[in-house]
Formats: sequence, structure tokens, C-alpha cells
Amino acid sequence: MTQSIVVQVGQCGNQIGCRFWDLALREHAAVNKSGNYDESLSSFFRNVDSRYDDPANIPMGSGKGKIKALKARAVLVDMEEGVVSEMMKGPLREVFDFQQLITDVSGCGNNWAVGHKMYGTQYREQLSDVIRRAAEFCDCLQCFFILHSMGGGTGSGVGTFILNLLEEEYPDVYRFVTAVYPSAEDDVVTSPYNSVLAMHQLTEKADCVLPVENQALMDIVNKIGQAIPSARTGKKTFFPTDVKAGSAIHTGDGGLTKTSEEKPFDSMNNIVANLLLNMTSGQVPAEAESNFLKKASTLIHTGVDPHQVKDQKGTSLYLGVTHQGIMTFHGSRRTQLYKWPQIKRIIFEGKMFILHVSTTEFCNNIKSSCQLIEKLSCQKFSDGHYHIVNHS
Ligand SMILES: Nc1nc2c(ncn2[C@@H]2O[C@H](COP(=O)(O)OP(=O)(O)OP(=O)(O)O)[C@@H](O)[C@H]2O)c(=O)[nH]1
Ligand SMILES: [Mg+2]
Repeated sequence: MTQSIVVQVGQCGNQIGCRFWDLALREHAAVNKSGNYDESLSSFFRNVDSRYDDPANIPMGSGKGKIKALKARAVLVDMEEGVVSEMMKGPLREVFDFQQLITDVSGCGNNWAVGHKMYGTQYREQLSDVIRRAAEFCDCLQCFFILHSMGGGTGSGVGTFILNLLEEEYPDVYRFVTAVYPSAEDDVVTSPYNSVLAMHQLTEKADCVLPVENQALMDIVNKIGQAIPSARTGKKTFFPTDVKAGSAIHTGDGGLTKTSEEKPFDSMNNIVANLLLNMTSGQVPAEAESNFLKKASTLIHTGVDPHQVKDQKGTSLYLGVTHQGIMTFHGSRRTQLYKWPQIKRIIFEGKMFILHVSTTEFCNNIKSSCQLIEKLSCQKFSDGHYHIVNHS
């Protein structure tokens, strides 16, 4: 039996956290019909006797004890107080332990350094204390989930400060980070700088990072929004094949209609909450990490150069770079893949980009590996177009 602690930092981290706990409770309510406090509940929740101010854990025992009151294994941190205090007035207020909150008033003004250097140092002891409190309620703490934005000062600065602290104080406990990247239209001018500064920390200190891009979330929400007309219009619900009916972007009544209390980021945050719960359900962190990496390695559409390339026949195509190698695309169809082990050299000669590829040829059905050097060169013209020439 293992437990995880969620550390939600800044406005974005706390808002996503809120959707996460809401969904986790709904899922447990749907599955746990007996109302017993069992192993799966104990991974994210404590069962407490709420008659006391500082309620102690009710031990799980054989897993047949009834649920009294559930407390989330969560630590809430924000250098502004608005979001957290609103959460403490909202429907989830009973779920959070008010002794595991840290807030200040002024926020970090979207400045990584203020969060990391100033507030981080100032709140170090307090952060360490509340995290220890949450950790001491666990029998076998296995994982910290840190939720934060990369663009905000508190999220990027204090979030990565906490990551360092966790590495120092709990080196053997997994550190999973869900990091929300700003979209290109983000109105916070410092968000790209904050993201770069925070990313450096993530690469060094996190065991696993789930990068979430706000633009992608917005696109998904819009796509689902278009596919699912409002229930109030009385129109028949229609789901195109690429949008699943169960794509829970709305919670509220658990259905697909938007409720009046829903806030602007809720639909986007529900997608992240779903992702996190799916990733963690029934898995120990090591398993979740390995499954996550397996999934990540199947995502091929990374780094496609937006400039068109032309082959010898003048056909337009695009070049893409992925974990597998360098590939060419004709429209959205992949036409060639030069795998990294095949690529022997990449050279730039002025405007020429030359790729030396070793290919395996089949001669008389006998597989003989011929070191055939295929030279692919592409010339970049002043208008940004490439010309690709095959010298093989
Ligand atoms: N997906 C998502 N993004 C959010 C949410 N709230 C803010 N953001 C994004 O997060 C970035 C701003 O970070 P915040 O989390 O608001 O900032 P903060 O961590 O509270 O830091 P300071 O306010 O500077 O102290 C912007 O890129 C926003 O678009 C949210 O609830 N969901
Ligand atoms: Mg804030």
C-alpha cells in the first residue's frame, strides 16, 4: 500500500488541483459502493475523525472500516491568497486540511526570481513543515505530484523551489511534475522567461514531467465544444469519430453540459485532471513513469519544420525531426523515415543541409548491409523555402 502527496502551487496549480480532487472523489463515489475506506482511497486520501480540530488518521485496518471524513493528501501553496481562499469557501473546503496551506498576499508578479529566490527562501521552513506533516500521515510515501504553471511567478519559481526541497529532503520519493506551458498568445510578457528558467530546474530535479500546453488544451476544448451542442438547445448530440463521448471536459453534474459555476479554465483543467487520474489509477509510480515514457515515445509529430521542402521532382514536402529520426511528410502523410542509427553525418554547407544516411539493401533475398551513403541535401532559399536534392 503506497501513498502520494499532491503539491499544488500558484493559481494554475491550485485550480488544476481543484479539478483533480473533484474528479477523484467522483470516481471513488462511482466505484466504491460499499463506502469502505480501502487501499485505493488511501493512496490520495486520509480517513479522519472530523470531530477533532486536528483530526488523527483512522487506520485502514482490513479495508472494511467505513469512511468518516476524507482529507486530501494535498499541500496548497500560493503567494496570493485569492485562489486558495476561494477554494476554502467552495464545495471542496472540507476535503483540504487547513493546516497544509501556505499563502501570502502579493504574489510573485509573474517573476520567477521573486518566487524562487525571495519567497522560496522566506518560506523554506514553513514549506518543509507542511510537507513533513503530510508525509507523516503516510505509511509508505512513494510519490509527490507537483502541479504548477511554467508562466506564473509562483508556479515556476516557488514550484521549482519546492522541487529542489523535495529532492533534498525525500531523495527516494518520486517527483512527478505537471507543468502547464503558456500558449503563444499568453498575455504575461515574462512567461517565456519564467518557463525557460523553470525548465532548467525540471530537467535536473524531476523524475518525470508531464508537460501540458495551454494552446493544445484550448484547441481540444474548442473541438469538443463544437462537436457537442449545448443540451439546452435540445439538439441531438453528435460525436465525430475523433472526439470521444466520454471526453470529460465538464464536471458539474458529471455530464456534458456547462454548469453556471464553471470558471474559465475549468474545461481545460478537467482534461489535465483526467489525464493525471488515468495515469495514476492502479499503478505504483515506477509503473506510471514507465507507462508514461512508453506513451511519450509513440508520439511522433514533434518538431515538423513549418517551411516547405521540395524534392527532385519539385514535389512539396515537410521535414520533421522526432525521437525516431528525420522524416519527410507529404501533406500529413509520412513518406520517408531516416532513423537515427542510419544517419551518419549531418552537415551544413552554407545554405546546404546535407544528410548522410546509411541504408540496408536486399540483394537476391540475402540481407546484406551495404553502407550506401545517400546524400540528401536541401538548399534554403531567401524566401524561406528549401530545395531537397537526392544525390544517392
Ligand atoms: N491551464 C491552466 N492555465 C492557467 C490557469 N491559471 C493560470 N494559467 C496559466 O498560467 C500562467 C500564469 O500563471 P499563474 O499560475 O496564474 O501564476 P502564479 O503561479 O499564481 O504566479 P504569480 O501570480 O505570478 O504569483 C499563464 O500562462 C496562464 O495562462 C489554469 O487554471 N489552468
Ligand atoms: Mg498568482
